[in-house]
Amino acid sequence: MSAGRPLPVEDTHCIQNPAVDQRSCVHLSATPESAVSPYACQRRTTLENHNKIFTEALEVLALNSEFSGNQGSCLGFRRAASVLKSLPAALRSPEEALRLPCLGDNSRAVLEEICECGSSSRVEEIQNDQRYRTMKLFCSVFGVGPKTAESWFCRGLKTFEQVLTEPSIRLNRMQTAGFLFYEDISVPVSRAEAAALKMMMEEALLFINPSATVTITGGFRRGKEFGHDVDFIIKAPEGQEDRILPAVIKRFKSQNVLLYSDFQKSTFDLRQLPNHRFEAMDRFSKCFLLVKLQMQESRTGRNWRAVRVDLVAPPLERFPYALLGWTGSTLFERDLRRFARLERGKLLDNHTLYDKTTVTLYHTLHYHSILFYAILLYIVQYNIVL
Ligand code: DCT
Ligand code: MG
Repeated sequence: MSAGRPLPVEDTHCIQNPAVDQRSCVHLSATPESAVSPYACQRRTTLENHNKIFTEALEVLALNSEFSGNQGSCLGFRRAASVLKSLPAALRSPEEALRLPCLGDNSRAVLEEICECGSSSRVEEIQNDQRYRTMKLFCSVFGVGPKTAESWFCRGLKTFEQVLTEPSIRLNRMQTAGFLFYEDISVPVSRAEAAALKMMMEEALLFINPSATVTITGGFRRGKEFGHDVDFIIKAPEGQEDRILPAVIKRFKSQNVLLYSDFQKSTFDLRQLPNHRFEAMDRFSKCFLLVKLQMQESRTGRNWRAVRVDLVAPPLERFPYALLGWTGSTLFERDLRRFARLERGKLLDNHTLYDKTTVTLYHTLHYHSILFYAILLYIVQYNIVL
């Protein structure tokens, strides 16, 4: 999947599932609403969104639910938006939505109102809500999550200035960097900038260990033109994965291009089964960085801008699983695991694949898992999910 570009509409590839999948693969263009799979990993989704008016509204509702700590409702709205993004044409009427999967009553009501009035009163109400607006503003800072944002809001704070001048607030290192480089980080990273960062990474690896390689993952690997960060996975020679990220950090420091780093040591355990909880991060060695990217000219008058970079370095034998997991999107990965569990009786995560019926852990990719894994890679390659 090196190119990772959006594919033409006719290139439809899905996992074949007798229960639900046959329709989803074959009839998409003929009757869009009847042919959609409930699994994101089976819905071929290009970068062209024909239902933006609906998906943007649903994403506001999802974010609002997330801010209220209602994860179930948040996931429901995100799933509904994901289904609509996969459609090859715009919805023409609310009735069409009746046959689509993953659309609950709340999502349907919003679609109905937008179809009738052109907008949703609930969404407008949320967008004008002081709490929502403040939470969104605070959560846009690197290092600030909904809990911190809420605690600041509950103390009556509404602007960055108020937060930064409030004596009782102690920002952690990440938040300090987040405020310091807020303007830079708020500007989306382009594909060209991601390519320039990859060259920086390659240069660092050449210096540290020429046998190590780096691959772009995340949104750019899925063909997106812009992202909020650049994600990389490093393939280190066997047994060297734990040393490589500290060495990259050291190299960037010596080049004076590192603005912030948070290195998380591996807690990876060879014997552990795949995690049931999707929210749990993988246990590989990883780091979250803020890096100076050299530029010809910058709005700030400097010759560089700050860019967020995430790096992960799994053990060599787990590289394929980690690459699959870090390619995203988050919902695609969530549904891929759900599909593996419910339709194939297997547990999948960023570390491994586990067969529940034969009680087999596919650490290294042997014959049986190669087949399953090949199917997974195949759909990841041909289903671009935003
Ligand atoms: N990921 C993961 N485990 C998590 C969260 C995320 O394996 N608990 C994966 C899925 C996507 C990938 O990491 C990169 O994450 P983001 O950078 O947040 O997503 P993105 O799709 O690259 O979005 P953007 O283009 O905005 O950076
Ligand atoms: Mg990313």
